[in-house]
Formats: sequence, C-alpha cells, structure tokens
Amino acid sequence: MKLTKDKFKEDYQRLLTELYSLDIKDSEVSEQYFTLGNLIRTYASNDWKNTNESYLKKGEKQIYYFSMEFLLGRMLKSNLLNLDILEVVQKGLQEFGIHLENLIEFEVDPGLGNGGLGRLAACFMDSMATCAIPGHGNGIRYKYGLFKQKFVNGYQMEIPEHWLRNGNIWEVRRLNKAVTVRFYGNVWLENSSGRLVPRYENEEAVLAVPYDTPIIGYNEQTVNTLRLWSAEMHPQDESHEYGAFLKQQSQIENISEVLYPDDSYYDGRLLRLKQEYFFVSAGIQSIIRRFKKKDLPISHLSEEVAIHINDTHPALCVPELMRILLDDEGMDWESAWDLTKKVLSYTNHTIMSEALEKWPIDMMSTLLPRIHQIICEIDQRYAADMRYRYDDHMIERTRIIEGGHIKMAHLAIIGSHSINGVAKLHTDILKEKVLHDFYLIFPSKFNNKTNGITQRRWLLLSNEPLRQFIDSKIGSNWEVNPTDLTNLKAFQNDEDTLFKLAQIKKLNKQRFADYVKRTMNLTLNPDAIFDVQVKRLHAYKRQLLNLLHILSLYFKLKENPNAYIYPRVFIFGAKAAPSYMYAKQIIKLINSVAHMINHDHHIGDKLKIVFVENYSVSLAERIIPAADVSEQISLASKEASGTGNMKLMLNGAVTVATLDGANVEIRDQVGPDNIIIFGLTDKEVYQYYHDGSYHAYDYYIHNPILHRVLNALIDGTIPGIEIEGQDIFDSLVKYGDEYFVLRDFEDYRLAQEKVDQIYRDTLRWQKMALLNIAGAGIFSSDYTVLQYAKEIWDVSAKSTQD
Ligand code: Z2T
Repeated sequence: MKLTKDKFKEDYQRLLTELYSLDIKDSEVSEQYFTLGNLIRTYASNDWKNTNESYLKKGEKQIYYFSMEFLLGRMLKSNLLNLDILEVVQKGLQEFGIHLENLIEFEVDPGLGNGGLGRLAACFMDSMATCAIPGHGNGIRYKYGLFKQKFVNGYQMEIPEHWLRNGNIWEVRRLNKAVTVRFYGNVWLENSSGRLVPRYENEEAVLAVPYDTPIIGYNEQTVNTLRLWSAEMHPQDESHEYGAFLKQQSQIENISEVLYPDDSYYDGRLLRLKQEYFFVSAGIQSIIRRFKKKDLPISHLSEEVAIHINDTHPALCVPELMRILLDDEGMDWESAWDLTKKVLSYTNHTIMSEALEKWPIDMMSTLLPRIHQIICEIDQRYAADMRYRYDDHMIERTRIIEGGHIKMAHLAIIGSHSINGVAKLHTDILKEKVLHDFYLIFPSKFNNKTNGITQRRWLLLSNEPLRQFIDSKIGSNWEVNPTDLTNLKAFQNDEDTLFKLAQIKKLNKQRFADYVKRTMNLTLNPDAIFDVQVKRLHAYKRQLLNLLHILSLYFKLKENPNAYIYPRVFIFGAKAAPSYMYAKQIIKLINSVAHMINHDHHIGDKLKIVFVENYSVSLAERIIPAADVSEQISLASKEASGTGNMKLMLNGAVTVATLDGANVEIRDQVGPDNIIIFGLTDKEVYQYYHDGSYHAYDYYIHNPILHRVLNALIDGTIPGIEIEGQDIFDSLVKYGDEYFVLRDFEDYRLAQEKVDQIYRDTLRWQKMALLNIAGAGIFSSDYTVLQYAKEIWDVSAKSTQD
C-alpha cells in the first residue's frame, strides 16, 4: 500500500491518543504496540473487505485448508512487510523515539501448533494470499497453545501458555457467524415422504464461534481469512440451574481449551475426537452457508469449493460432508458420495505407525452417533464394491473399520480424490510400502507435493542483512520469484562476495551470541562453527546421534588438549511431548552434557553446547540466520520431509544430512559437493527390517570411540544424570537401537570431520553457503501452493500484476 511517513505519523499519533488518552511521550510499549497493531488492521481492512466480496462471485472457487494446527508466529512484522510499509513505519516510529524492534518483541508468539505440520499450514496461508489463491484456513482457537518449556535441573517442565491473556489484536470475533455443533444423544432414521431422515434426542449442543484473522498477501490486494473456532455454551442452555450451568460450561469450553502436545503420535482421547469433529463440523457448515449465497444448486458445490485436510485430524470431513448432503440437502447416496470425493483432498505427513489415528468404534458411536452410521455405510459399500476386483485379504487390509477401530487414513483416502506425500521420497515410500495396497487400487489419486517455506518470514524479515546483500548482487526480483536466487551462482568464485557473505554470517552469529549471553549468561565465540539442530525431540530425528558425536569430540580433547578440532558451538532447540519419557530423558542428557562441557575450563572456547529453552517460531527466526551447519540426521525413511532443512539452507547453512525426506531434493538442487551426506539409505533400512540382521551390540563392541562414548552414559563420567544414562544406553546397546544410531555413528563422525576440514577454508565454505542460498528458491511455499492449486484443487491463481 502507499503510505508516506508523515501520513503514518499523523495516523499513529491520533490513534494512540484516541485509544489511551495519552501523548506518545507518556505511552508505554504495550500501548505503542496495540496502537500499531490496530492501525495495521485498519490499513488492511479495505483489501480484506474487497477480497471477501470478490470471493462471493460464482465460479470463484474457494479453497479451505482444514488443520488442527496453525503455527503462525508473531504477525506484526510480517504484516508490515506484506503491506510493504515496514520501512516507512520503522522510520516514522523512530522519529517518535520508538524502536519498532521493541514492539515486535512485545507480541506473544502464538503457538497453535506442535512443529512442522502446523508451521507448514502457516506458510501455506502466507503463500496462498501472496499468490492470490482464494485460500482460507479453518482450525481451532485454542485458549492455550503449545506448553512453555522450562528447564529445571536439566529436566523439561511444562507450563501453560496463556497466549490470549493480553488480548489478540489480529482477530475479529464474529458471533453472528456462529454455528451449532451437536454431540452424543440418540439417533434413528424415520421415513418421511419416501426418504429416510434422521431424528435425534438428548444431544449436547455446542456453540462454535468463529474468530477471523486477516492473512495479508505480499501483493497489494489479497487479504485472505484464517477462521479459528472457539467453543462456547449454547444460549439455549443458559437457562439451566446455576450449578448445572457451571458444570456444563466448563465441559463445553474444554473443547477449545488446549492444543494436544503430541507430534506424530496418536493419543486416542475422547476430548481430542471432540476437537476434531468440532472444527470440522463448524467449518463445513459455514462453507455451505457461504456457498448458498451464490444461489446455485448444491450439485455445483465441487465447482465452487475445495476442502483440503491436513493429515487425518480433519478426516471427519468425509462423513460430515456426507451427512450434510444426505440429511440436510436430501441428496441420494451416490451423488453425495461423488460430490464428497470431488471436494476433498488429503495430505499424509508421516509413515510412523504410532501416529496413525484409529478411533475405537464405541467412542465414535457414543460421541457422534450419526457420523458413526455414515462411516459404517461408507465402509460397507467400499467392501461391497471391491468384492468383484480384489481378494478378501486386500479388502480386510484396506477397509475403514477393522478390529473394532476406525482407521482415519483409510477414511481419508477412500473419501477423497487426491492423496499426497510431502517430499518425493516420502511419496514413493507411501506408494511402494506404507499405502501400497491403496496405490494398487487408486493409482491416480497418489501424487507428490514437496513442502515449502515462505521466503518472506524466513529471509526477508528474519535476516535483513542477507536480504540486502542479495539485493545488492542480483536485484530484488527473487523476492517475488525465488528461483531467481540461482543468479547468485554467478558469484560463486568471487572472493569479495564470499568474504562479505562470511561477514554477514558473523554478524548474525554475534547477534545470537548476544541473546544467549543475555538470557543464559553463556559466552559464545562468534568465530566458532555454529552447528544447529532445531526441531521437535523425537527418537527418529536422532538428536542422540548428534550428542554422541559431541561426546566423542569432548573425549578427544580430554585425551589430547591440542587435538586438531575447529571450535564449535552446538545449538539445540527441542520440545518433547510431555508423556514421551524417552525424549525427555534425552533432553536431560543433553543438558547434563552441556553443563559438563561448558564448565570444563580445559575445553574453553573449543566446544560449547547451547540448549535453548522453549524453542518456538520466534526463536527459530533468531537462530536460523546464525547457523553455519544444519543438522538433518533422521533415520532414512522416517522424516517425511522436514522444512527446517529448507529454512537453514536459505540462510546459508551447509547441511549435514541423511538421504531422508526433502534432504534428497536439497542434494539434487545444490549438487553432492555442497551438502554433506552420510548414513544408511531408506533401501538399506528396509533391507535390515527384512532380514533382521542389525545387531547394535556389535557396533558397541567393535568401535572403540563409540565404546568410550557409550560407556560414559553409565560409568559416572557425566555428572548430574540419574537413571537416564542407563536407560538410554540400554535402548541402544541392549534393546535393538530402533533408529540405527550406532550403525550410523561412524559415518556421521566422518561427515563431521569433513565439516571441520572444509570450514577452515573460508572461501570454500562460503561458496557452499552461497550455492545453498542460490538453490533454495525452488523450496518456496509459493510454488508449492501453486502446484496444489493446479494439480489438486483445480483452481488457477489470478494474476496479481494488474
Ligand atoms: C508433524 O509436525 C509432522 C508430521 C505429523 O504426522 C505430525 C506432525 Cl505434528 C502426523 C511433520 C513431519 O514430521 C515433517 O517431516 C514434515 O516436514 C512436516 O510434518 C510437514 O509436512
């Protein structure tokens, strides 16, 4: 938008006085922040209104992205950036003596997601708005986001994150758009003028109230909507006797109270199922309501609406849409089923079997009796249809209801027209292994959409020095067309460019070091290699492999203080699910090793471990620009894609990786000389599963370095650990080492020696860094959502150039 500094200053001064009856010089950060937020909203309000109006036109197909999680991160700076008024506002505030940076830091980081899946949804929202795709989010307005992590004596403690305490300037509560969602009760079908209609009794009605957040595109016109639902008591129930009222109120408000903190783990709790149905039903009802404004017959729904389900958490979209088409719209089964499949599409995010949702039949039939009926019928019709083409085993393996459970992935695949994986390798594994049966039955439903990240948040706003540097080399067109970053390749042998790149990295490292000094009172040497592993804590991601290697360096230095080791700072950020004991033990172990090494005066600056508390989007924005090395070391086949890997390469980190997830595609982009690959391949892992020939114990016995390192877990070397050293040792040496940590250790150690060697040659290293930045453009989520739009949602993005 067009805004002059003087106009901004005038608006800002007036609004602050209107809101708080204060002069700027007497205002505090909170008042300054809320004023700016409100002003930004008014600046976006016309575009928001116009975008919404344009979306009501017939033929303007709307995309609804259903997700349990939207991990947005702070929005002040990204809204300023996307409105293209960041600089004007910064300068205007400066003249009032206000530092924009302080207002940015004042905002709470809304943590409405666990990790990659939720952050992907947020990147997609940003990219859809930027690419002028009519794409909206649909989710839950959790009162408490992901827990805040604290370390107490090295152990993870969780405290509630009441992110709404100070209000939320970005949302609009729309009570007039509320809908009713019904749970429990009895249902039976009655004949009414020739068709069966359901009758209900004793249901529990919950009011779903939407809160809308504008999603501002980086294109001067589009403002899309993220709609998050909050559960409230239904007005009809407010006439109850007071005691009963209070009891029921907390029962109901429970539904949107808290985000479940498990990533890639299914925890079959009733409240979770309630949450899933709650936002699915509310979302679909509001979509149908909106569609009806277009005055078209319901059979046109698939021309006007696409609904995407982010993993299986919203898979109840299948029976819920069927319910509405059958019961409310009076369609026959066949037509409703065809329409449902055309409208829905599904993304799978993991092959880990413990993440697969399967709800007990009893739970479903009690909580959602009508939905249960419909699922049973879908299942029976599926089995009947297949009977002519496949044997009984195939049908048993693929049907929805089996062994007393409802398999949500099967429901999602059978009830939609598209299923995609999130990286090439992941999609291949789905087709060939995990979902092979379905691939044989529905080959044309399967497709790949490699994940992406928004270059706006992950470079433009988080790494301003690098942005300016790139602009100075290749102009700024890459900001809207990120594959233009390949133009940087022209500078790969230009010494001046490479030294400047090194300087920028050092600047960012110093900035992070200042933060660590301030918050942890730990001094970091910005000339050391900053080696970063930030992601959820999970055994398959193998933070443990990283730690064992650090211990090997430590012992090397202990044995020979002059050992040839380039100084390194190992940076960890990770939350563990509160019930995931093994992951929490690993956190404790990392903290204990950190304490031992950081306090060892003989080690000095050569090795440091920083485990940042409460890793979050805003911390990622600080850490990633400061990374030299990106650790992407999951066991091959287990990490569906990864997206941190893309953010880190975009910021000039060199990746140490297994050939897993999108790492494979990163290697293809930068070439084998600009990434350090190690470890088993997915094929080798599957071969081990097949022949059962992996014996972790042999690696413990035969590799002396590994032997020394593992013994340290149990021989008292590491002060402060209790049972966790033994438990972790046992998991590796005695109980089979499920994720092949010991198998990959030696290869990883050699890969890390390579890092150490190459880093000494600044020009060589910075050339790798430059080529990583140059190759990162393809991983923009702008391209990803454009592919979804064309190949899955059947909608073309409008040109934004007019
Ligand atoms: C999650 O973040 C991911 C997968 C899940 O499977 C659940 C959660 Cl909360 C049910 C991650 C993947 O682990 C990661 O590889 C991928 O990059 C990300 O989703 C986005 O696709």
